[in-house]
Amino acid sequence: MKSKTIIVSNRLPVKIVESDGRYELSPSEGGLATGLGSIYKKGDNIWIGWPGLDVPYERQDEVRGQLEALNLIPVFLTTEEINLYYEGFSNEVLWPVFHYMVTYAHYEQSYWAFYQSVNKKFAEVVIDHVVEGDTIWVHDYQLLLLPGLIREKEAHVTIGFFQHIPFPSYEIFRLIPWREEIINGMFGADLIGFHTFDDVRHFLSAASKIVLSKFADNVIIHNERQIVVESFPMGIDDQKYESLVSEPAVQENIKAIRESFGDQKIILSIDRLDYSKGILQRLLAFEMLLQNYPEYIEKIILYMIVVPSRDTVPQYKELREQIDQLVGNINGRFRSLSWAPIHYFYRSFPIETLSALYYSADVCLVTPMRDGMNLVSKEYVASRSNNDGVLILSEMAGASKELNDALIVNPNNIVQTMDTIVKAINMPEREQQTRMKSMRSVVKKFNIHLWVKNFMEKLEEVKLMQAALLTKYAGSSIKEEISRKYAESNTRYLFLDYDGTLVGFNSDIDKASPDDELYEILENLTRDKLNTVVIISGRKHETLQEWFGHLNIDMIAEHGAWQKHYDEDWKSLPLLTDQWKQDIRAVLETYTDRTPGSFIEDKSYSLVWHYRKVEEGLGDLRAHEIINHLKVTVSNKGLQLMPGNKVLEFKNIEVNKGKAALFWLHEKDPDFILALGDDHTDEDIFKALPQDAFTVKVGGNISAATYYLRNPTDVRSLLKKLTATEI
Ligand code: GDG
Repeated sequence: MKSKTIIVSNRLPVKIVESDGRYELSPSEGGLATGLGSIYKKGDNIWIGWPGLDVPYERQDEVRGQLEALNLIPVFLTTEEINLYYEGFSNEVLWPVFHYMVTYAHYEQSYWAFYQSVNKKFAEVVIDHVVEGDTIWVHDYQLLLLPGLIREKEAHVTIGFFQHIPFPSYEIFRLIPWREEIINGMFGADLIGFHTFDDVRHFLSAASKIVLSKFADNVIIHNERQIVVESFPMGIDDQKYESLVSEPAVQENIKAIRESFGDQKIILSIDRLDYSKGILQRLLAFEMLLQNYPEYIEKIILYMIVVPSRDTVPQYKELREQIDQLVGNINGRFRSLSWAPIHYFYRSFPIETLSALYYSADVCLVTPMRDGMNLVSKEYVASRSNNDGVLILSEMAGASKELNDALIVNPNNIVQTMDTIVKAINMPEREQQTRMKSMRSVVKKFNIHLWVKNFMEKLEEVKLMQAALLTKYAGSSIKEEISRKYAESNTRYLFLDYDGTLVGFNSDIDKASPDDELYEILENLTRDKLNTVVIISGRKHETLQEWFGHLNIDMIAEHGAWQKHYDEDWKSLPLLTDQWKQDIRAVLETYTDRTPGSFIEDKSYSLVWHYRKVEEGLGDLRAHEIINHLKVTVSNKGLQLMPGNKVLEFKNIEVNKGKAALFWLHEKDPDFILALGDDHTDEDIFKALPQDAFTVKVGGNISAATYYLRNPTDVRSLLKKLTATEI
């Protein structure tokens, strides 16, 4: 069967109304539905979601049939489920916290129970429809647990997740009692997308503090799988808004608007009813303007549409009453017989009316307190086919990161907002044109179709990256092959890492010294004159000297900072500074004081924080804290921070095992290369060596190496096999 794409969101892109005992379906016009239309309407692809109303059990088959004809698969929810999972957990816990309105959050246990059970219900429907090779794209905060629930059952399926609302900073997110379950749920995805880079940063920082996993830049390694976190700023269907303007119905509306308002300047405001949208603050700024600049009375109007939303939730009801009251006050205070300052509508309009308003408004006032993206601002820009008009945009909206030619305001600063409105209504036409043209080109280029394409391509790329880094186990047939090549070759190089590779991990760094068996293996290898055996380790050169100085072994210590051919003296890399150590050491000392069992090792060109003796779990936690604390310093000072096996190493960027290995091979032409290593630092060797080298990672299967072995015992059996074959 051909693989397909499954979109999952809380709501299906359809409106269902019951009339005369029949269910009537009409497609919804939202931006997301348009963008994803290019996916779910094709071939076997489907969209799974709630159809938007409580359908009685006996009529569900009927609705299912109607929906299936449109490639839509319903998840039926009862009124109770909607109340507790959607209105409750999604809109009374996640929405306020993610929009930084923490005092509005209600951490009800029953909300959480229903959030879990409804996410499970979605998972069951997805699992019923998914087959191997399919791609699933989950949308938004109502379904944060879904990626994890799908992954539990379908370990190899491709899952993308996109969150349409902001992701708050760690200090805010941590307030949620179920924060760990939420992050684990999201970790089920292979790609996690947000609108802005700030959201990405916030997510990575919260996730790294809450769940113990490995992090490198925007890649998380969790349960042996890589998860990529990226920003994908969502766009709109710009063509649709541009061409709507010339439709006859819209032209008629434009004419009507012009006739009613003459040459008064129109300031437009369109939002769903929501406390995150800053509607009250906007009204206060407008009121202050009328008070401070009476010359604008009868010259400007605020055309304000508030679209009903969630008005069963108490805070929304209250907000609506406050808006009604404030609008009433302002109009009562400033209106004249023939003029009212605010034209306020609490309802939704057909898109033809919106389009006419976007086209007619001199200024569009978009001042949310927080907004993931905000599409209204982009729709205004796309509708300005004459390249005029002024957009005032809150710096708290994701869109402000892209539309930087808007007049940007802090929505909490009422005076600034007022001044900016004055500036906007007086902006010269030339300046309007320059700003609008540049914003239009952004909206045109980064439209909804590019957004969908970018996300899907990245998801595919992540899967390929995962596959490329999934290394094969070096079982008996591969060990056989390595031994055969070894026996056939004439010049051999063996790069052997020490800790975790040749010997197991010992909680006492000084106790992990070589044992008799290891000496015997190494002696057997070095006895053969065709072999160059190189111990390449992060250990101090003094230690390696003490352990292996008596053998015919080359040694690379401290990740390459010190080097020695078996018949020569130790040499160190020239001209490396270690002045940075003081600052890093001071921070590490504070962590060492708080973490029993940890200690700092000072090497020539690096500082290492060891935590192998620290209580299980605590060491990883502290290591994450240290990484977060020092990552900026590390990049400012041009250092490298390398998380290894129970160690964090800070070192000069020039010191690198990969470079050292290549230096060893310089002007040599071996016909057999074997490299064995267990941690992050060994990845540099695996990447640097030529394609035909045998590279083997010890202890895990995510690596740039070609093969992996389970542990040092496995390694020793391979090394013994090499010399045994030769004999
Ligand atoms: C969430 C995030 C993010 C409004 N009034 C009418 C109407 N609308 C349409 C607009 C626009 C949409 O509703 C509102 O989108 P926003 O992006 O502004 O806000 P949210 O609904 O809160 O959306 C947000 C978005 O997801 C996408 O990821 O940008 O940050 O909060 O498209 O045109 N449409 C019609 N009549 C109306 O009266 N037909």
